[in-house]
Amino acid sequence: MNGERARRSRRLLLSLPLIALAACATKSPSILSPKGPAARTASSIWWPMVWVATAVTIFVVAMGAYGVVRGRRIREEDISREVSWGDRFILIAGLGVTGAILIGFFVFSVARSVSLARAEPGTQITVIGHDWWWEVRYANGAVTANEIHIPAGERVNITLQSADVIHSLWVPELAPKIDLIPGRTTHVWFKADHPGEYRGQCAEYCGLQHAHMAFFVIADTPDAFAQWMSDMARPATAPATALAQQGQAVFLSNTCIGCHAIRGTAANGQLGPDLTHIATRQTIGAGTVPLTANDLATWITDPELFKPGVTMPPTTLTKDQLNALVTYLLGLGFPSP
Ligand code: HEC
Ligand SMILES: [Cu+2]
Repeated sequence: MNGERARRSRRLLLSLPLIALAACATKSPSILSPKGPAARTASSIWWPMVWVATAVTIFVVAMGAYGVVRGRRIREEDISREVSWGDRFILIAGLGVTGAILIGFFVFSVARSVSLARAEPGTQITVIGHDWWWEVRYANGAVTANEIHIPAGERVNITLQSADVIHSLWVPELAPKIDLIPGRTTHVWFKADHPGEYRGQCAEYCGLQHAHMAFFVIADTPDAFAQWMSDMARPATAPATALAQQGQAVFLSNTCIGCHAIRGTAANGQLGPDLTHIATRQTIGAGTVPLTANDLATWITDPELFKPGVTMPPTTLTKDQLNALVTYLLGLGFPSP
């Protein structure tokens, strides 16, 4: 029985380094693999701190071990003796060196962070945090949700607001995290070295579905980005088939329009994501599930199945209505030019 337990705890101990290594896997976004200058600045602050902290830890542990091995019992007559070298050492290392390290790091990190606060021209995007999704607006009128397209290699200035509580926008590979605060406007900038997709996440607990408040930053080539932004600004494609037309009628005659906008139709709700070009998005519900016909149907009838506590209510529709509605929504891609 005891041997079994020992074996189990040994196995657990052996697996710990594996768990730690798994955290380093490159698949999950990390501030330690920066893909742009703002994130590089953050990791260039982080590394020196880690090395100095490691050196201090080794030193302190070594001194502790030395004390245990070589230390002696303090005798009565030792207490009132003069200031010794040992006392001076404690003062210098404990206060002087610690203070110098802390002040040094303060000055170092402020100096490094200056470039993060510097204003420069660039593509302007407004991101508004909601429980539990991201509204994304461009200067040309394009509106979308949970996907921020940016031009690769160019500066992007993001203005942040919140519709309800405090959220925090964090794309570890591109920039340090920044809070979205109700009643205030905050700013952050991105620049992605190369085209690619960078996962982001709300990094400030904002309620039940905080964990399902993901988003994607998609860096396109500047040409593809310009095309995307002008497509996203256009009104929705008209329904292409009789079924899609029937779906549009279902949408417009239901509660959906109270919360969702589909530009070019009478639907002008502002409480939920803009659905004008919903079919171009990869996911439903801020990265919660991939956008497929089945999951879209489930989402519409009972969104809480995917996202308990979600602020979108369930809707009861007949099978035919639901099928038509899903067909309509999945037809809302970019209009052909
Ligand atoms: C009371 C407001 C409200 C109503 C009514 C409503 N929705 Fe929503 N809807 C939301 C909100 C809020 C979200 C975002 C939820 C989240 O991700 O946490 C959402 C998300 C969605 C999404 C996913 C969008 C995305 O990009 O992730 C779809 C699709 C959708 N709603 C369709 C509908 C349809 C169709 C109807 C009508 C049958 C409807 N909604 C009714 C508020 C509403
Ligand atoms: Cu959150």
